[in-house]
Amino acid sequence: MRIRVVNPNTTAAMTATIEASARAVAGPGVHVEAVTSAMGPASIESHYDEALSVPGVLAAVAEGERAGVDAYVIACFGDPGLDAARELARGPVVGIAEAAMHAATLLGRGFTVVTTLERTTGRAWDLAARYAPAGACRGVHACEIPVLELDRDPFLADRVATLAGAALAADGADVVVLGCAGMADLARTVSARIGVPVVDGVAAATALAQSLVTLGLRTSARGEFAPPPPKPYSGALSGFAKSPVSRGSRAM
Ligand code: 2AL
Repeated sequence: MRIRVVNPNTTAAMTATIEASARAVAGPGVHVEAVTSAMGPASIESHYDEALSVPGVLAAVAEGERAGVDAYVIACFGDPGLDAARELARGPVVGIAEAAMHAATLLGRGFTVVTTLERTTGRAWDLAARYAPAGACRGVHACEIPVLELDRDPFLADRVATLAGAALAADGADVVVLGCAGMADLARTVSARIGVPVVDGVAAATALAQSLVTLGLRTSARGEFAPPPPKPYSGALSGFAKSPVSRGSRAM
């Protein structure tokens, strides 16, 4: 089984963190390939960044389809391009916010999200409304460290653990969700420090994608996630006009 984990930003060092987290949960016979987006922003921490990261995500999925990839993980906490990727891929596509929030609802009554910048918290709340039952997301808290500074901060684990511990108490939550793919390597350390489950979406999404393939389940091609209708695309996006594959064989 081949799982492609797409880092929607263009920073290769962050892809290495993502890859290590995904590989740590890959079972025997599962090949994890982490890819860095070939176009777009160096980090994603605004709606503008997020919108302009989507073509790179879709190009990575289209290329994966040509190469025979079985499933995809979108490894940015805004889940950029998730629904569009589902229209392109034969196999399942899982977003890290989606996987982390669903996992958190299996582990406790309420979760709190610890993320990067305050300006990204609105997106996290929007995704919680989509993925979690009402009331399950108890809070979204920013450590105010920009994405590209996460791996430069020698006290990052301390800062995230302190914030997460305070957030749990303030929100009445019992699970923590890490709100950035660049925090993927912190889950165990932070969990040991604060004594509750801490969910890294990269690991959760990789494990979930792997499970869906093992179960023989894929995105339904009936209705909304059917391949996009062909049409001309213009200008810088003209290369996106053609669907990468015909998914005529996708039945489930
Ligand atoms: C992210 C993430 O996961 N990757 C990125 O570039 N930005 N999320 C975030 N909340 O800042």
